Amino acid sequence: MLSILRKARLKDKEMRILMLGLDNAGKTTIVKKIMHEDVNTVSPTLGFIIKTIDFRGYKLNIWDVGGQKTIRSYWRNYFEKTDALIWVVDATDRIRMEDCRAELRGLLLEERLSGSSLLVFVNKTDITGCMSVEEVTNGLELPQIHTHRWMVFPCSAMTGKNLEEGLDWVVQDARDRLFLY
Ligand SMILES: Nc1nc2c(ncn2[C@@H]2O[C@H](COP(=O)(O)OP(=O)(O)O)[C@@H](O)[C@H]2O)c(=O)[nH]1
Ligand SMILES: [Mg+2]
Repeated sequence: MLSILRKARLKDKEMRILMLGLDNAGKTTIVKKIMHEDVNTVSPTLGFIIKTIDFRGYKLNIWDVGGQKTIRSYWRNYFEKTDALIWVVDATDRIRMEDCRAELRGLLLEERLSGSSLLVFVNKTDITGCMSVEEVTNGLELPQIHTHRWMVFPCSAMTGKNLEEGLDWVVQDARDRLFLY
């Protein structure tokens, strides 16, 4: 049933994208940059923000949900009908890499997210000394993920690097799936 609904919406060229990750990863800043809004006025997200953008002929409804440890248990309220999960990682946050890996792994076990593709944004790569894509790929054990189609991009919410390329992959992947089922 869910997949039928999903398919119908994709035919309408509409997608629901869930943006998650630990707090301070840069989720809200990424959404602002994509929307061409000022990225210097971001404050921590307590609840959630939904932004709709027109991208390559698709209407993308992006759900930006707060990532503080105390509110992570509410993430599951947003899983329904998700086409793509964007997992944002702070490439300068080596200390919480294990926490980050465990949270992502837990999400991928959620049945309601089973049909979604996974884009990992390795954010803040404008900062020197940050982790490489390889480090994050290994840290998150991405090669061990076989339940979801995944892709990883280094990006920067400040400069805008690779943000559109990442969304391109999400849209293309959803489009491919339309013909799979
Ligand atoms: N240098 C740099 N700072 C960033 C980048 N993205 C976010 N930040 C900063 O990281 C902090 C947390 O960003 P925010 O978007 O609130 O993170 P969220 O909790 O994941 O929504 C803010 O001070 C941002 O200015 C980036 O790509 N480069
Ligand atoms: Mg936020």
